[in-house]
Amino acid sequence: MKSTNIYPLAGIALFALAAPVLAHNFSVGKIAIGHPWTRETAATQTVGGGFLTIRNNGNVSDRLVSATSPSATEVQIHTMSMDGGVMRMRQLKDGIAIPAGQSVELKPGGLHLMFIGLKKPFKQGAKIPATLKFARAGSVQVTFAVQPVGSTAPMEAGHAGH
Ligand SMILES: [Cu+2]
Repeated sequence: MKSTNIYPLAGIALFALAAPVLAHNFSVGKIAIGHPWTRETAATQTVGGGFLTIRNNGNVSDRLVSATSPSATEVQIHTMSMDGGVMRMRQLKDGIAIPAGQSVELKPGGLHLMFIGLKKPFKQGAKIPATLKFARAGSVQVTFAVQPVGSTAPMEAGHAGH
């Protein structure tokens, strides 16, 4: 009977130890942000993509309206799509709608943030600070984990499926 008391406690202790490494989520109001990441950049590279998932846990639609970062001159919101066999990037001046109760994924080949005018190259393992502004939920500070050049998905210890 004692074991039923011990195991839950052991689980909590393990989680507490692991949390600083695993936790790479942010939230503001009803908006939850998961695993912001970017890629290492070459010395000559002046732009970098930013990827993350945004979930709206509220029952009213919200919108990512802008982003800024001290590590770049400007951060734009972009979409990418095939246009006659050519991949094109386009700035979304109105931002990205985050419908109530839904998640929107910013990922390579689709919606993404674009860090423009990098102050210095993104180095693998670094965290790039940024502020995301939502029309309803307000602003939230996040960090983008810098992953290896060839990354196509978030690499997060303990994040199943990646
Ligand atoms: Cu872009």
